[in-house]
Amino acid sequence: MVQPLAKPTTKKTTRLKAMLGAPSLSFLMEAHNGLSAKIAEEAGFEGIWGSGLSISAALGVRDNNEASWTQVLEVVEFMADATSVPILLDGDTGYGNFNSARRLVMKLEQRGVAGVCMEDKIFPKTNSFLRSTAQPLADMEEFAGKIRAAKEAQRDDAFVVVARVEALIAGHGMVEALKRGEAYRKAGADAVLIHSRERHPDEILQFKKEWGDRLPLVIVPTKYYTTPTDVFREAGFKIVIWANHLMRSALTAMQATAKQIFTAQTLIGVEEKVAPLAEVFRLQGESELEQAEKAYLPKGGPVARGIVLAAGRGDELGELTRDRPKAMVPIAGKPLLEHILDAYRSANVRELVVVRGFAKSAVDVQGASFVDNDNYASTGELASLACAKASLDGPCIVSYGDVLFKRYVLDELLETEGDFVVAVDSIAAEPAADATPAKAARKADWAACSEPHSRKTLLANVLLKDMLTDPTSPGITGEWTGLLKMSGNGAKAVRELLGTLSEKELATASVPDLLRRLVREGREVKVVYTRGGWLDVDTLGDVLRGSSFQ
Ligand code: SPV
Ligand code: MG
Repeated sequence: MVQPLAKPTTKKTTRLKAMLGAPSLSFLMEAHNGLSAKIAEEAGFEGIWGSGLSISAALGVRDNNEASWTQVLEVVEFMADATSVPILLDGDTGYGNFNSARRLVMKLEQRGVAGVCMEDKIFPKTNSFLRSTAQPLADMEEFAGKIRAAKEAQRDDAFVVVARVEALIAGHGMVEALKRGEAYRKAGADAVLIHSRERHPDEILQFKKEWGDRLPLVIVPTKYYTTPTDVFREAGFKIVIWANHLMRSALTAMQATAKQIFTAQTLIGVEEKVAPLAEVFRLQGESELEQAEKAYLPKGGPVARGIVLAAGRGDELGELTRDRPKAMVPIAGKPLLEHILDAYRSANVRELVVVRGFAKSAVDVQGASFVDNDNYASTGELASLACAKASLDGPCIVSYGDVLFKRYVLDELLETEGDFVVAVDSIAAEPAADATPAKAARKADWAACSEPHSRKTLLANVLLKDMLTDPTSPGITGEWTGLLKMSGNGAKAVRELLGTLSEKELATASVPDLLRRLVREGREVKVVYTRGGWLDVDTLGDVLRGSSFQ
């Protein structure tokens, strides 16, 4: 009974077997790794030939069993994982005797390979198109035993074993080829691959004529490639294998590209000719991983984004900020902003967004993306944050371009759960610090929290109650460091809130104003207490202090 071609939902083995039973001619395309296998499937091929020649060539070795069978197995496993169409592996001679062959079948079944083709030569074999004197044939009975062992080893009834007759390749003639084909049929082979090195299809057509329909026949027209495919179709062959053409086309392209880049010493002229990186990522299934991350990572996910508000000039630094913003003032040999970005990276916060404003072209740090607040001169911090609104999508940390911090402060912030978490320094609120005249004079963001810093607060849930500007206000328990962490939900709430602010509010509002508003709206703003570990660079003295801070 003729089987209809199986649907893609059926097993790979069943689909390969169905190709052998189908009335029409099917095609297998060569592949030699996961990528080429994917390319073959995308081109429309319903099955893949795991070519021994191509896999060896891609590994940089000869087609003489120089790659061990387990190395081939590794490659074909990647190919099977990368595709949904069946793979027929070129299993050479079965890599040994009957025992090696049946173990091979077991491992191929385990790794999702649909079938194996074994040729009646001696291990280690030589490619069929090389010296015919180097093509000794296996003893027919011994090879028939190997085919029987392979068939009896399979657990999946549909697993395909193809017996490849090399009698014509080795110059033993048609009679020997037919005799061998018959012996392998009797041993249980699902199909016979009759191989030829002739430029014309005469000998395979003659074989088919004499063979009739005893078993499906498979051919490899590498040498008789000028024969119209309809000739094979009309003769009644079941499968044509295009045996090495992806490997050979890759080779030609790689040689040309390597030569051109070597000669020109530039990528210009090559970039347009090679696959764009986006195509590489598409073939790798990058978008699936992006979706999966959304589905499987914990809500909100780890904080991977830092937003640095660095639009301000920092007039108080005079000449130092004549034509660069405060964030670009050098501290210990590199701009303040670089120190900040390094601190983020060291805590694995790698998606960094910098809001520029004054002298934006001077902000030439690497490894960050930029958004611009071109109205920096007439607007405030929240206007800058609003410029980075697109980045308020998922968990993030917001900080200032003039505040240095140590990694441990960031780590504490990252480890604390909550929609909003702020780092507050308690040293500044201690009586000794209170007594220093500097405190009163200094412009700072004072935080009133639900409890003052003590050993107890290490475990307690301390919440922000208010943000104050007058250092003499009662209830101050510390100074806000400028660091605010938000969860995905927190960032979303802030993004929405920014959308409701009037132009007038955006012109003046600061991040402390935002914190105050969140608290008044009844949102929990958690506090992580720190003792030092940060430096707000406001004065020339701070710039000097910055050098020893590092
Ligand atoms: C292969 O592709 O490795 C084959 C086919 O065995 S051939 O190279 O034609 O022998
Ligand atoms: Mg081969």
